[in-house]
Amino acid sequence: LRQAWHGTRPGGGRAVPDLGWLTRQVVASFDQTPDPRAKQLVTDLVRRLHHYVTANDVTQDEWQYAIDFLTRAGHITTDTRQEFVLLSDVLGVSSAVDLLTNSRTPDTTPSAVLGPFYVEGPPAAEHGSDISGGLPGTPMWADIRVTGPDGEPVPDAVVDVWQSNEDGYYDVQLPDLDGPVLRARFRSDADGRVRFWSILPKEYPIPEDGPVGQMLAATGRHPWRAPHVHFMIKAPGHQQLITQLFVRGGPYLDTSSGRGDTVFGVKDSLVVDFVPRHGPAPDGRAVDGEWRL
Ligand code: MBD
Ligand code: FE
Repeated sequence: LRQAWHGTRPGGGRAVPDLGWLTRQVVASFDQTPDPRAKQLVTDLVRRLHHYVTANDVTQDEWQYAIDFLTRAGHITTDTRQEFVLLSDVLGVSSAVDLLTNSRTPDTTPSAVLGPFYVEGPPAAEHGSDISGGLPGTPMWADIRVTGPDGEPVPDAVVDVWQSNEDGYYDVQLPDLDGPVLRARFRSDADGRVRFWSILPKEYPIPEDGPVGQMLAATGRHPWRAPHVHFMIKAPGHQQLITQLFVRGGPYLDTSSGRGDTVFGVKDSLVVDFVPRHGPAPDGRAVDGEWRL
């Protein structure tokens, strides 16, 4: 056992060895995988990981750091969340998979990433009700219409809505809140419409207290998402649509640089007008100051 001197550079300054023999061996170990798709995905992952570590001459310390980082990301942090979804989001992988799955159906509203804050089975709400739970914010009257690809109304669609409060927190991040707020389940009426009161969404920093936040800080990235409201829409005979609507004129909408929405979720056709209004609301509710559609 002949050991290198302490302080010798990893790799000893020599060329990166060809590890093709090792890669081929590992790929061959999956030869018996019965499901061809599973075989394709796992063997290609192995090839690319091997390429990654050899192309970058990754050291044991660096790989250990990566493993520790992923381990931390997989642990439950402050709320009911672990951060794998968030990690996939800030690396743009969620958005890429979303685009691959959903961007090839013409004449439909584009989808957008689900994000970490959807909760199964939100509380059922009546048309015209207020989902803000009385939280402060600019009152917002939403009037949306669910249609099929030919523009025909889709009645009885299940429409789940969720958003953050004025400070950018979702209810699940606020332990002092009593029950779910700023999330609800509606059913579209005979015209496919859904109407409700909420508050205007604001730009929002993704959680910064965990490993993903540390990665953003260490790489000089900002944590902000553009102001958005989430929707999940299901109707018999139609594909499910998970999407978000963004407030036109809001910050972090730029899709042409790396400084826009930190999870790369904005699509230009999902940026819509949230128009300031004054005076009586459409349902007669008295609104103090501005409200937006
Ligand atoms: C969010 O609110 C969100 O919608 C996404 C996609 C990622 C992090 C926080
Ligand atoms: Fe969100």
